[in-house]
Amino acid sequence: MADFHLIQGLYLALIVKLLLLQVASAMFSELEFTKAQYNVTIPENSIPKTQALSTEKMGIFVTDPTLVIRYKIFAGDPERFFKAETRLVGDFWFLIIRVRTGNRAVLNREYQDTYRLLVRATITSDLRRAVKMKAQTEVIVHVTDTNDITPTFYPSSYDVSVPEDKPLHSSILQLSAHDPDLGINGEIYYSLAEPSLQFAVHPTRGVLTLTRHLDYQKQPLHQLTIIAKDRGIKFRVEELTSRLATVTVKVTPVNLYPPEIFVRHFSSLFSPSDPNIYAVVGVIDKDLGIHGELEALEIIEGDSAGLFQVTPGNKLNEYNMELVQPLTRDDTIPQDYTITLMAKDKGIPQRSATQVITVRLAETSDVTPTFTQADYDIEIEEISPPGSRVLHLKTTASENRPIVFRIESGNSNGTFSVHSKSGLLTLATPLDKETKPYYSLTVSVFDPSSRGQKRKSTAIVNVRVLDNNDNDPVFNSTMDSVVFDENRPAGSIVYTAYAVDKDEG
Ligand SMILES: [Ca+2]
Ligand SMILES: [Ca+2]
Ligand SMILES: [Ca+2]
Ligand SMILES: [Ca+2]
Repeated sequence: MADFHLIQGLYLALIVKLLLLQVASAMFSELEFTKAQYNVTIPENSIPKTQALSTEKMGIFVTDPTLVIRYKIFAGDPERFFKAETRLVGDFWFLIIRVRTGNRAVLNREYQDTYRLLVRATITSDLRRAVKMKAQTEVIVHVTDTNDITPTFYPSSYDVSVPEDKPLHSSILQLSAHDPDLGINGEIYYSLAEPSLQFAVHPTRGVLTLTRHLDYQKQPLHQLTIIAKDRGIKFRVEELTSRLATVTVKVTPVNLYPPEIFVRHFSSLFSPSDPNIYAVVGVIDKDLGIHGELEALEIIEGDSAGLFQVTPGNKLNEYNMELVQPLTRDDTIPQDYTITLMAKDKGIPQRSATQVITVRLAETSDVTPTFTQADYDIEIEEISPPGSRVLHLKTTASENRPIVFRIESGNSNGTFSVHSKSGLLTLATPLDKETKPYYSLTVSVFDPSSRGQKRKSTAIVNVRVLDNNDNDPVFNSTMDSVVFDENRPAGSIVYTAYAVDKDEG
């Protein structure tokens, strides 16, 4: 029976214990966080003790004033950024999350923007210290952004080559700056450090474009500085609000212009310098350097017989279109030619231009004008003034045919000139017998309608300069006294005055 009592006693004790536990459970079982999960926010870089903000009350209602609650973060914060605190207001034990003190690291949203803290409440009773119950909740900490990052270019310097014919408003370069902050804090605005009429940068896209055409000749190199700024309020006063990138734009010359051909035509006139020249052709190219140099000027069409050629002229960029050789009467060739000239520059890509030029060969003349004499001997007074008539050259040509006179050779210092139409030979400059007493001029006459043909004859004009007493005599002594010898016969030389005179005789 004793055993029965013992068992009965143990059973009762067990029941009492169970009852007590039930009472305790009943007492604590209502003690739960108001929610199983809360959301709080805290700005990054917050200083210690900064309290995370919540839109809802976090904590536990307790009606029994003998109970004490302590909160503790037991998971979700390995770096120990946060601390859980308790504050009793009335019957509510508030849970407060703050930034822990003595932490060297700061919250960095760009590194981690969310923490899921597991918070445990330890509930003790002043009456029954041994009794401890626990409740648990989760606090999700959202780290909010501050504008703590300045936009940074990557790369920070750019080199770009742009052909000078790059169209306006097309992209030259994509700039790229980076700012990992959120919203306007990370919204980048690009701008030029210096105002420019030549370039523009798109404020949000960072695309560099042209607003004026580039000109290699004016400026082959451009240096730009680009600013990247965010739109946020800067986090610290001493922080840079913007960073810079440098851009070097090298303008590459482009073969912008084709050569231009200008023709001075001699189809009805004859060339004053050479009857074989039918045209003087000028070629210009507005480009500089290799793009402006002429590679070739050639006849590409209209001269299948190869009568004409292009040769360098007297001036730079000037060319003559001339007969390869004078035509003879036997040549039975067409009279009219439509010749296409082509000029090509050395640029890349090569540009060229063509020009059509019409040429009419003169009608073959049967008559070669000839001088009435093969040679002429002329004397001219030394004192004759310039413009004096020397000789009127005459030819066998009929009056109504135009003929042209020229002095071919022997006209040293241009002493003489001949009127090309009339054949009047005149003195052009003063004569000086002591310097040059004789001239032997070769004069020619030809029919310009026979231009390019062998229809020319020549004559020799010999010119002798006649002495004039243009040098005053110089006596070699002053007049002496003269002594007459009365016995001398008449006609005797009384006195001989010696004088030197460079003039003859
Ligand atoms: Ca940060
Ligand atoms: Ca930030
Ligand atoms: Ca920023
Ligand atoms: Ca060119």
